[in-house]
Amino acid sequence: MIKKFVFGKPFNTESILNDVKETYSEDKIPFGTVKNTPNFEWEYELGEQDVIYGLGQVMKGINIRGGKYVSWCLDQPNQDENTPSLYGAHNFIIIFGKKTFAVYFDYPGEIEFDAGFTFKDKIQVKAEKKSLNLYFIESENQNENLKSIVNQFRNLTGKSYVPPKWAFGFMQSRWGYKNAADINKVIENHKKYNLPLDSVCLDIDYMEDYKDFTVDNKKFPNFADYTKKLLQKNIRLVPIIDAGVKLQEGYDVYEQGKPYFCKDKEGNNFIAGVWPGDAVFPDFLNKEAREFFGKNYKKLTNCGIEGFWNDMNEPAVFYSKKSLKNAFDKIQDYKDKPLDIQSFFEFSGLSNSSFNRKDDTELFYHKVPQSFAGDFAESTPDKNGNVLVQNRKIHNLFGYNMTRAAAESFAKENPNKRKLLFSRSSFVGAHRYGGIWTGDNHSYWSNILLSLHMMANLNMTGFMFTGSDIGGFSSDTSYDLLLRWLAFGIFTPLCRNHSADGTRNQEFYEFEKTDDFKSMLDLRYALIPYLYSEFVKAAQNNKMYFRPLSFDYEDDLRAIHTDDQILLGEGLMIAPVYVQNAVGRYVYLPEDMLMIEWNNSQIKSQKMLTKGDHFIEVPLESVVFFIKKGKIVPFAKPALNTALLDTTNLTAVGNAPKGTVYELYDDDGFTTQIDVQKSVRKIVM
Ligand code: MIG
Repeated sequence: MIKKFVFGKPFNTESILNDVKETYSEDKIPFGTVKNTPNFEWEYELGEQDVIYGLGQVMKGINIRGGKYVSWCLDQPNQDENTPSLYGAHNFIIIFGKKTFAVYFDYPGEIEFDAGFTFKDKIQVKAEKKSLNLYFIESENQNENLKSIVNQFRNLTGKSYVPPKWAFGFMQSRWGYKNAADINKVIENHKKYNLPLDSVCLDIDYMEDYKDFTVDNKKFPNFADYTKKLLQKNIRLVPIIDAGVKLQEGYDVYEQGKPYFCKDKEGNNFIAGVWPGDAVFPDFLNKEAREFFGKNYKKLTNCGIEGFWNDMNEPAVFYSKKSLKNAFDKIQDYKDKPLDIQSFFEFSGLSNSSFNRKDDTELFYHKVPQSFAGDFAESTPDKNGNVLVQNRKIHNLFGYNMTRAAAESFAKENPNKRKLLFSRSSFVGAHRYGGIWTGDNHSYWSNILLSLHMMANLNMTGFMFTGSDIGGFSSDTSYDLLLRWLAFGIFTPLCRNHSADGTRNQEFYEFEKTDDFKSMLDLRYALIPYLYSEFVKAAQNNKMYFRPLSFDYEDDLRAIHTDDQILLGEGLMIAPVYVQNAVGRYVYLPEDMLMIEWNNSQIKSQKMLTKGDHFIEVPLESVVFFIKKGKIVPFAKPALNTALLDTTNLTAVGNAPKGTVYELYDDDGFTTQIDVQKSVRKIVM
């Protein structure tokens, strides 16, 4: 059951697709209280055992109780437990315990969630403006309360994006691949070492002077021919597109876009520094601006490109003119002065002080229809009925609408064929248009577990095509870290090894025992029929691909508090090793399960284990995972590419009675006409 409450005059974020008709009056709020203050403040008393889920991309446990989080889309290169804001804003929480319910705060600006941080037994949610829609959701199924709540929320916000099947193949990436020779080296080495591969990402260096939608001819002569040749080998290139457009007279995207960039208070283009130096920012909240930008993807799709990643769309701002000037002025002030402790620290922070400043978002504006703006408008309507809204107030909608610009243009260009699209920044609603990756993590052991936590909470909010940079983006990875990370990453829909320029080479073939990586990638490909089937079914039925254990075992206290294991689809549970030098780990089984050990590209052993705690040995080169009793999982013969996968010839694995059926969803991998009732094949034990 969903109840909607309207406060003030909300901004229409378009995150809700299938709205509820009835709205309730503010004094009828079923849980907690909204304070009688000019800003928005909701408060709820937590039961001692209450668990809090949600908020998608945050740096804490699956249960996020005890933390304070701020939804404010941010280019945040330091992903650790102390990070309140990341790239996305997913304002959905579930309280599970004494009373079980969810709340969605449909609000486009900064919003703070103090989830038992200041007061252990209180959750407080605060926003600057008391103009928002609140949705309270209660279970409609007493046996599956959590699943019912998520399912209803997802019915509200619309079906999740489904990428083409090749996007489930392995993707190699690195910031630093400069030209065709660098890309060829990746492909050749994958071939040489029999490492599966479906796609290679192109990071910013493929462009001409970091200009969106250009390809540097010197680095990639005859780009279209090149992509076509790669396609014959079933390898696809996935270029990056940045939100900031280079300010350069004569550059066609800049010229065409002039009417569609975000403006400052005086009505001039807002200019800020990002990759290409001075840049301007398409006003993605505006339909015409989305169309202008979206059309430009055609330049690359015309060259045979079938997938993109959208970056820097929080938007990231290295400096505004104002913040840069401030920094230089202050540095001048300090010149020739003796620096005491306080002034020294102020001084030393100055050169970095212009980076992604919140107050810079007060310098630019978006143009939206008056009917969308609620009381967020800062001007009277122009002749087209549009009003100005400040980015600061609706900041979290920017990246979402960049993704939408691309997706809407793809749909227009070819409505029948899926394209790969994933973004860094997001907001609830963007899950309909593309996936996300979890951004700039580090080659730290803790980041494996933090990424598992995000998978659980992101799935609740509809972001299912997601994954972290395997091996870690910043810092130098190590052989064992990369292997353990991959043993988890092969289960995430987006399975990409990505690293930052200047870090240790992180391609699998750069390490001594390449076969160990191959074995894990082989498992990925053997499981693709299952992973794809579970993914598409979850997307179409508004369910989850990854679930915390509590979703299937609501009455099991141990399951509820297991934070380092996760369920995948109907039949699997995974429990990655994330501790350096560990020879294995404790695993909690909420019921009897079949343990599978994968080693040397095949199933090495299968063993039934009883409900309870087990210490499981997990050699570095093995992947150990679990199949629920009575369930089966189909395995394909590993292949080097999704195009070579034989999905008609599958082996059922599981501890289930003869005749047990798995309903496999399968399709051509591209069609947008998905029918999960029709396109299933029965796999029988
Ligand atoms: O300022 O394009 O998160 O994946 O490699 C850094 C270079 C810009 C940030 C992305 C990262 C990408 C990098 N980008």
